[in-house]
Amino acid sequence: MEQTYYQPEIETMPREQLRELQLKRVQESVKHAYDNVKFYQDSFKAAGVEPGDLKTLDDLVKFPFVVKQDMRDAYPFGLFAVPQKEVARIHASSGTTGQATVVGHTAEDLKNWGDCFARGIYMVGGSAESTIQVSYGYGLFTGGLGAHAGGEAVGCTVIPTSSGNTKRQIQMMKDLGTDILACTPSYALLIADTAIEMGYNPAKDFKISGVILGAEPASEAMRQDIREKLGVTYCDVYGLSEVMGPGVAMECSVGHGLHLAEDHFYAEIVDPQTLKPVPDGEYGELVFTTLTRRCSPLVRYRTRDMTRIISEECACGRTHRKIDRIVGRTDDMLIIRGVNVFPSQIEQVIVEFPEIAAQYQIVLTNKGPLDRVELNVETVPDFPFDEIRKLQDLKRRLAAELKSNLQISVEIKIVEPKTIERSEGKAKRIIDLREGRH
Ligand code: DLL
Repeated sequence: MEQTYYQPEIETMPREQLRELQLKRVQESVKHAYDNVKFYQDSFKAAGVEPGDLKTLDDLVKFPFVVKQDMRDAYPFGLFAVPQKEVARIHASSGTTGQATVVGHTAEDLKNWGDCFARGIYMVGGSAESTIQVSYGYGLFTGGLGAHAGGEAVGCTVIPTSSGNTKRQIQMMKDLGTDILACTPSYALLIADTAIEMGYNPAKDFKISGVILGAEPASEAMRQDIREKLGVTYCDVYGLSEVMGPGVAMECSVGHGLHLAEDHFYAEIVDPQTLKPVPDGEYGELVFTTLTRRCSPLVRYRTRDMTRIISEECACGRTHRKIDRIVGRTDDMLIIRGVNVFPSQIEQVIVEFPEIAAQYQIVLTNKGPLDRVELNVETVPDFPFDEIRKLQDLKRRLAAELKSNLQISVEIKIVEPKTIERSEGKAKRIIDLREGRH
C-alpha cells in the first residue's frame, strides 16, 4: 500500500525540530494552565515550581502529577482554562456512579482532535475518496464524535451509525460501500461474525479495506481474526477522554507500535511505584502533558495505562515516537464492551441492597468476541432463600440498578450465605477467565 501522510510536514518533522516545537508548546501550555486554573496555581506552589522553571523538556519532572481524583474533585469546571463562551463541547467519562470527570473542548481543540484522528485514516490507506463507518457510540463517550471528526477532517464520506443494530450496520457496510470501519475490536469481530452468519464473506463481498479499532485491549489472536475475516489493514487507536479522546496515538501499517501525536502531547513513562521516569524501552505508566489544549490543559496526567516507548525509527517515515500496545493498567479498572468500570462501582451498587452481603465476585469470560460479566453475590443469612419469587425479584432489581448506574449488562447469580470463597489475604474479587487477557 502506498504510504501517504495526512500532515506530512508535522508527521515527518525532523526530531530535533519536533523537540523544539514540544518545548515551546509545553512552556505555553503549562503557563496557560497556571494563569487560568487555581488548581495548578495551588499545586505548583505546593511543589515549589513555576512555569518559568521549564527551561528544557526534562524540567517537566519537577512538576506535580495530576490524577483522576483531582479531576473528580474539580467537577464540573474547576480545571477549565477558558471562559464558558469559548467552550464548544463537553464530554464526560463513562460508567461512573459517583462524580463524573468532565472535559471541555474549544473549537480549536476539536479541530486538533479531528486532525489527530485523521492521521490514522491515512495509516489504513484512507483519503477523501473513502467512506468511513463510525460504529463507536456517539454521545458523552469520545469514540463516536472523535472518529467522526477525523473522517470529516480528511473529507471522507462519514456514516455515523453509532454502535448497535448489528445487522443494519452490515447492510449499510455492504450497500454504501464502506471502506473503513471504526469501532471497538470486540464490536468489529461481532460485526464480522454476524456478517458471516448472514451468509457473506466480508473479505471478498465487501469493499472494506481498513479498520481503526480501540478503546479497549485486543489480543494478537483477536486482531488476526479481524484482519482475516474482514480482509483489512488494522490500525490500533489509543486515547482517553481526559486527554482528548481517540487519536492520542495511532498504529501505522508498517512497524510495531502506535505513533504518538507528539505535536499535541508530551509523553513520559514513569515507574508507577516510585513515579520516577524509566528509560525508553522499559514498561511503566504513561503520563501526558497536553501541548495545545486550550479548554482542559493537563500537566503530567497519570493515565494508569501501562506501556513503553519504542524509540527506534519507523520505516513509515513518521518521526513521532511510538508507544507499544497498552499491556494493562495500574489500577483495577475493567473495560466491559468499551465501558470503563471499577469493581468499587459495582460494590457501591451492591451495598445499597440490604438483602445482599458485602461478599461478591466478578467473573469475566468471553462469549465469542464479547466480554461477559457474571456477578456472584450472597444473600444475608436471614434472607428467605427458598422463596423463588423474592429471589427473582432481587435479581431483577439488582440487574436494573447496575444497568442504569453503570451502563453494563451483568448476569447475576445469587448464592446462599457463606458460599463465596473467603480469602485469607486480599479478597479475590475478580476472576478473569477471558482468553487473550493474560
Ligand atoms: O476509550 C477513547 C477512545 C475511543 C479510544 C475510541 C480509542 C477509540 P475512555 O472511555 O476515557 O476513552 O477510556 C480510556 O481506555 O485509559 C485505556 O485504558 C483504554 N484504551 C483506550 N484505547 C485503547 C487501546 C476512550 N487502543 C481508557 N488499547 C484508556 C487498549 C485502550 N486500551
